[in-house]
Amino acid sequence: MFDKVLIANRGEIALRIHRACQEMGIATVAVHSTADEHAMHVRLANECVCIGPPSSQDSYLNIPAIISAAEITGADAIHPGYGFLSENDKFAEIIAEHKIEFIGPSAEHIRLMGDKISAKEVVKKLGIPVVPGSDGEVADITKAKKIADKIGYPVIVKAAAGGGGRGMKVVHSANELESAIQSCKKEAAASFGDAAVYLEKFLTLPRHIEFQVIADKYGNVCHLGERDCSLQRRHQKVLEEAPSPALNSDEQSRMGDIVSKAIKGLGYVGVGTIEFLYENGEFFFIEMNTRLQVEHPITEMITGIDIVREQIRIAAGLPLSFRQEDIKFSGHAIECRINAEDPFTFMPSPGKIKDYHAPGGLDVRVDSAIYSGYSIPPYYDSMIAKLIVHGKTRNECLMRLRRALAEYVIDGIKTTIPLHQSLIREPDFINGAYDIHWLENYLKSIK
Ligand code: MV4
Repeated sequence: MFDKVLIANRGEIALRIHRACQEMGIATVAVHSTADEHAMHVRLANECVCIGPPSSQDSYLNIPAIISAAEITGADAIHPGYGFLSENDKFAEIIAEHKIEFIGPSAEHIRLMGDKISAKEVVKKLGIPVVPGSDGEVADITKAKKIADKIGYPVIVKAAAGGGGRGMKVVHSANELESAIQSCKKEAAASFGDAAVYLEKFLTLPRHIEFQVIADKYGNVCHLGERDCSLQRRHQKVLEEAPSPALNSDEQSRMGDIVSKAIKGLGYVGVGTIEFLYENGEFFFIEMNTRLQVEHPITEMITGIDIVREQIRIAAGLPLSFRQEDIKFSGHAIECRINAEDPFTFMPSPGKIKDYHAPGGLDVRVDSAIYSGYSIPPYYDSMIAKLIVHGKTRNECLMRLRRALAEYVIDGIKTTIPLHQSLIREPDFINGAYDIHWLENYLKSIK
């Protein structure tokens, strides 16, 4: 096992990783920008290294500075968390060249899944259902028109190097197709340095359902069930739940098995998430994420598995500590992402937290690195806490979530707590009757 892990991240996820390390007897190194001197992950880590000025580009994305910090402190491994360098194949490669372990999949697998065209192609071959569309890149407009006619409008043009909602255009009729492809290519070339685009049938009212997988270096693969992440605003998830209120346990285990087989066929090692659109009882693969995700705690709550601990064990060459048969899905979990923002305009609201009281009690978990007196810097993502609640049933989970949200005090700044309080009282939410567009429509309706 590693003696020392460098955490190449900040905020709640840096703290989450620190906690897993401490429980495994592993020392931690925090790296931080000058804006994060007083951050909780820096205060709790066994060692810390300042790696640059506030701008992420010069600190949390500064590969030479992070590698130097690992060399100076003698860290055996680097955990990238999510965001920042977590899906940067070059970073994974450079770490390996320095004989340091990257706590994540191989650089090759990161690269493969980073290109949405190659990702789709490879998972399709491995038996995962994909959205009907072009087989690979569309370059020729005549061919593109033929494909679109065949699958039927509306279609969506997506950048191969996009993902997470970046570089996409919906096309409603043949006469818009050429200009959509052209503008999508131009944007993709400018934003990602790769102009390749592909076509898909546009699904109008799907849910976003993703499967968590985990694989060790010995070919053992398990799925940890699914999460429903349909409640999003501008491609930012707001609230996630596990299991999905739309699936029955047969659909869950059938899709879980398909996903596990594919991941084994890929030779993938580490944790990963396979994203699907789910419409009319059918799954369609869209993307695979090769990182630990923000919403991993809801999966931990229904499986009892410490995903970060497993991730570290896998990187250290240990086998998974369970088999698929050992995993029992138990109850229901919901995560509310709490952002330092106005709850209804979403204007960022950084500043000093004057008073802080986190909820607690049975089956209530708060993942956050904030504290009373802490000043939220304006330079980074506005998510400051995750409230995660578990219950034996979805209804019990909802009642507990209401109670926990009512207890939560974060004074001095605006937060999205009031949004969650109203959201979870909406009949459609209570009934689990929502799709990927529901939240934006709801926000419009209350304006
Ligand atoms: C789609 C789609 C409909 N049809 N693909 C948005 C983010 C990226 N991961 C994929 N996205 C979508 N791809 C087809 N063929 C609709 C979306 C989409 C979406 C997906 C998941 C969650 C929220 C979303 C909001 C708008 C659009």
